[in-house]
Order: sequence, then C-alpha cells, then structure tokens
Amino acid sequence: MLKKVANIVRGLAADAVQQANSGHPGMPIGCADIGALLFGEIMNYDPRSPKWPNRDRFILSAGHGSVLLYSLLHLSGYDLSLDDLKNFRQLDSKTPGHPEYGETAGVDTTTGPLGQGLANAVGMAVAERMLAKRYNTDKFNLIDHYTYTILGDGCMMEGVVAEAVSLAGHLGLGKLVAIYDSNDICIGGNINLTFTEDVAKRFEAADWHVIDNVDGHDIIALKKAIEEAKKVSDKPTLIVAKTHIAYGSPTKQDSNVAHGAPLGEEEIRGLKEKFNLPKRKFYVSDKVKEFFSIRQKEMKTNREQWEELFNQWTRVNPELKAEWDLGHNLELPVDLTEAIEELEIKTPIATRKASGEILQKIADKVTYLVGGSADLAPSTKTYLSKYSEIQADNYEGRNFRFGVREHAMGAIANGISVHGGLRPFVATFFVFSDYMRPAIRMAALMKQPVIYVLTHDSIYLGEDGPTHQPVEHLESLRAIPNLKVLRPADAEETKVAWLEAMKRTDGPTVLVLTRQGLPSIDKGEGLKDFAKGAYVVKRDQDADLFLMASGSEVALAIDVAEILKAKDKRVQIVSVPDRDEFVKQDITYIEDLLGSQDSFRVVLEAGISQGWYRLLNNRYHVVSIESFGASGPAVELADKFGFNAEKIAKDILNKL
Ligand SMILES: Cc1ncc(C[n+]2csc(CCOP(=O)(O)OP(=O)(O)O)c2C)c(N)n1
Repeated sequence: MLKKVANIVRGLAADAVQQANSGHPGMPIGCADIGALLFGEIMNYDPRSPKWPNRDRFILSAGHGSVLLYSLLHLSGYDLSLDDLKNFRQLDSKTPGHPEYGETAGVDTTTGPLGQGLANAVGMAVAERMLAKRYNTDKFNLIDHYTYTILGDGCMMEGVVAEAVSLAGHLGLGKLVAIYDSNDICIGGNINLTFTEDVAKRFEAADWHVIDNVDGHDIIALKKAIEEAKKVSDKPTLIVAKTHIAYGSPTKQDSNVAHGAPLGEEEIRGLKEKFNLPKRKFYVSDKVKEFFSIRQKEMKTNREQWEELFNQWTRVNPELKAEWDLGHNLELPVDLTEAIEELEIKTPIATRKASGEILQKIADKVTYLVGGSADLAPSTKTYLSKYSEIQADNYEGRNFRFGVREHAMGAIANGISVHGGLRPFVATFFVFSDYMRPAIRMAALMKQPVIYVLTHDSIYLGEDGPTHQPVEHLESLRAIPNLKVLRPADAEETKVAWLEAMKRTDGPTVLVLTRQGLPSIDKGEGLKDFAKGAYVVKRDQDADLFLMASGSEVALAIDVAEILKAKDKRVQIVSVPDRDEFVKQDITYIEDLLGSQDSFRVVLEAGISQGWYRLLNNRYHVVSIESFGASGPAVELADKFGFNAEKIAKDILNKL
C-alpha cells in the first residue's frame, strides 16, 4: 500500500510543479517512498491537531522539495486541499515555494536555506528530551516523540550541518533520525564534481549511528532501517538512503535537469505510465484515500489517549501543569517587572555584566527560559549559575554549551522555540552575529521569540582589534524585518531592555551590550517611554541642538552637552535604544524628542551611520565609524575615531 501512496505522491508532485510552471519535482519524486513510509506508517501525529505537543516532528531540511511535504500533508488529512496543491507557489496560498512555518498546518519549521533544517531538528530533539525530563513522572510518559528529518546532498555540504551533527552526536540525541536523500545530484550536476567525502564516516566520527546504503525506494528496507534507528537510544541515527532523483521519469531520472524545473507534459506522461497512474492531473486513488482515512482514525485515537493521559497527569501534578502552561504560552510571572526593577546593580558597569545579573534573576522567575553561548559564557555573562548544564546524561539542565558553532546555535534555538514549551536565548560576541545571521533571519521570519545576547558591541572592546569590532552590525541587524534590536545605555536601560525582550512573543530580540563599563545615566523623565524606542534623557524644548545616541554613546552625549552648555548652547539629549521602534512613532512624538523639521540634530553612534539619516534634517552632524576599527586600548581608539567629547563639541559649534 505504501508503494501506492508513494506513486500517488509522485503524480501529485509532478502535476503541482507543472501547473505552477516552477518548482522542484526531482527530490519529491525521488523521496516519495521515504515520505510515504514516514507519514503512512512510522510517524505519530494527528492531522486534526497539528500542534499536538507529543507528535513526532518532521523537518524537510531539503526545503526545495516542499511539494513532497504538501502532497503528504494533503493525503494524510491535514488542512491542505487538492486545490491548495493546485495553487502551489501562488500568492497567498498555503503551498508557498518553500515550507513556511505558520502558513501551513503541519509544517513544523520553515526550511529552504539548506542545512538549517537539520539544526532545527537537533533543537527539536533536544527540546523533547528536556521536556521529558521536566514533565514525565514514574507513572506518566507524557513527552516521548521522535524527530525525523530528510536532508539532501546540498544540506550535507553546508557548514551548519557539520556543526549541528557534531553537537547532536555529543549530546547523544537518540530520538533524532536523519534520512539522507543520497541521490548524487545537485543543481550543477553530479556531486562527484564537488562532493566526494565519505558522509557516513563523517557521521560515525561524530558518534552517530549510521545505517549506510539503504535502497531509498525499497520500503521494507527503509522500514527496517528506521526500526533499527529507534532501537538505538543513545545516539542519533543517519540513514543513508540511496535514491534516484526523479525516480521513474523516462529521460530525466538521475539528471540535474529534474532538480528545479517542471518535468514537462511528455515526461510526466511517461512517469505516470511507469507507475500505472491514470493521466488525470492531481489524481488520488480511492484506495489511498481509504488507507489514510483509516489511519486518521487510528491517529485520532492515539492522540485522544494521550489527551486522557495528560488530563490524568494534570490532576496528579497540578504544579507541573502550571509550569507547563507558563512554558507553552510563554506567560511571564506577574512580579517579574518588579523583581527586575528592584534588582540593585552597582555602577559603573558594563551592560553585558548588568545583563548577566538581570538574566540570573529572570531565570529564577521564568523556569522555561533556557540558553547558552558559543563558548563565550564567561564573556557574555550568560551562564545561569544556579542551574546545571545540558549534557547527554543531564537534560534537566538549563545551560547549553553550544561550543564554537554560532550558525547551528541560532538554528538549534529556532528548533527549540518552534518545538514549544521552552524559550531559548543564545549569546556570542556581537561581531559573530554574522555567523548566526541566517538563523536570526529565520527566527524573524518565523516570528520566534528567541533572544540574542550580543556583547562586545563596538570599537570600545579595544585590543582584540578590527576582526572583533562590530562596525556595520547594528545597521545590518536593524535591516532584518521583525527583528527587534535594542542597544541599552546603562544598567537601568538594560533591565528594561530585558523585560521588553521577555514580553515580546511574536519575534526575536537582540540585546546589544558593551564590554566596557558605563556610568548610570541621569534620566530626567525616567524610562517610561523606553518602549517607544527613544526617550528624553535631558529635556530642553528651546534647545539649540538635539543630540541623540544609543548605548555607550549616550554617556558621551551627556559630556558633549556639558561642554556646549559652558559655551551657552542649549541641548536636548535623547537616548535611542531601539531606532526602528522610534521611527514608527507619530511625528508629534518624534518632534517632541528631536525638535521641529529645521532643528539641528546630532547623532552619536559607534557604528556606520547609514540608517540614521531618516531622522536627520538639513542641518545635522553625525559622529559614526565608517571604516574598520583598530587594535588598541579603548580610550585611545575612541580618540582616534573621533569619539572625544571636546572634539565633537568643537565640530558642532563650527556647524551650528
Ligand atoms: C543555503 C542555500 N544555498 C543555496 C541554495 C539553493 N539551492 C537549492 S537546492 C540546491 C541544490 C541542492 O542539492 P540536493 O540537496 O542534492 O537536492 P536535489 O538535487 O537532490 O533535489 C541549491 C544549491 C539554498 N536553497 N540554500
């Protein structure tokens, strides 16, 4: 029967790509047997309850094969109709070019950028272990699911896969099963042109259980391999499935032309003939429909039995249930704000250190908050000292040691986040956000509330020099849609920034923090307007100039204002921790902070100035860094790059 399902999938995939006149038919046709087995027999899920917490997770890391997933979701009874398949790749359809989390029921994560899906799967498999540790009791095996992913040659070539595989092996994630669609073809032709390493050996070296050379079109062999994988509980498993791209296509099987273009009517006719499918487009046989309708009933019963188990567990473990609810709804304890506000932090202090103290407090209050850094915890101040760390023998922990694997760290955090039940934060030096950027972008796209603690935020980090000094990073992260970028100016702003990050549940937040100590800013009107992205630090409505700055440059702005005051100039000082939010405010608020359209406005920020011009008039002065930094003591660097109060005041006076 599963073979019949696979052939129906082949027909649907070929038709959908043909109808859209765009897409990737080869991989879905080649992986149809694997998909049929997973959705038709192996996986535990209920299409009527796509968010069921204990469902097996499926991640199509080779996201270009989206039509494989859509066909399987349709057949297995998810809310995805044949019409949706006919609308493949059309605007506002449930079947976009690559699987998008939140757009289609049954899509557990967004994939398309190759390799990240495997790392997402690692995150989901870790989350499963952690939740099992938290919530399972002697009597109740509440969380117990597998994570399956299909990845292709392209994924295998990506660095993020190497990072994630290494960590998954270290963590011994026994309930992670990766199926390698090893068809030897990528866009440019046969992979022997570029990719000749022994993948199986690589995974073995990373302590995975590897089942090599499985015929990817032999459902019995595949099933045997998955059964074997499930028996190995202390290692993740890689199944190397040898497949043929566009399997059964008369002239395009095993050819890269089948990778990313419609097969053509003639070719599809031949394909359908080979598998005894009628010529009709989007054909689903009654037998396959009936098969899945029986399976749906079984899966519904499974899920309902689990619900019953859950209800019993709730009755016996009300405290655990309360914690479960907080974690799954990302609710914050009512006294969190108060607890953070009351926290006494001695100043001057680096905002990374203030953040560290705040984070400890938040971790005490928010038990579902977990996270770690890419081997920089002592510098990013993100180790939760009261809690243990996650290791293969300890999923109770809350500290992750991601190792020096930034890209995987970001993608694993996304996996943990979309899994549900936990909220991840991750940390590294701000400059290395570049290594994690593809995953940050995906978190923003998927609206996942991951928190990024990015420290050592400018040339002021000093001696490590230009390789470590972010220059363009603030602007480049501000450019990512739906990513909140906060650069607090002192310990108090850091508290509010953390609270904002914690309150935000529809997207990720970046906290940009200093290495160097900062004084406490005297805020004339407090921090009540922080959430508007900018607020007045020192008010003067009749100011000669309006000085705005973010982060460490707010203190500098105050020094500049003092010098100008001595020269009889009146200055209004504005802190801008979240410029994107500020520009969204109405003009009355913006002008209240920055004066009218013809006011003289000054910007101080130790990074490129690019995006600030949207807040400037005809009369302005910008102090920024438009080149790479340099290695040296911070004070000397500040001087070299013009971040000197005397010099800035003089330049302003010259321009006024
Ligand atoms: C990070 C990233 N780089 C490039 C691409 C473009 N791309 C999509 S599929 C593909 C080749 C993938 O080859 P393979 O995994 O063997 O897929 P198959 O040909 O078997 O479908 C490339 C380069 C991408 N989606 N993501």
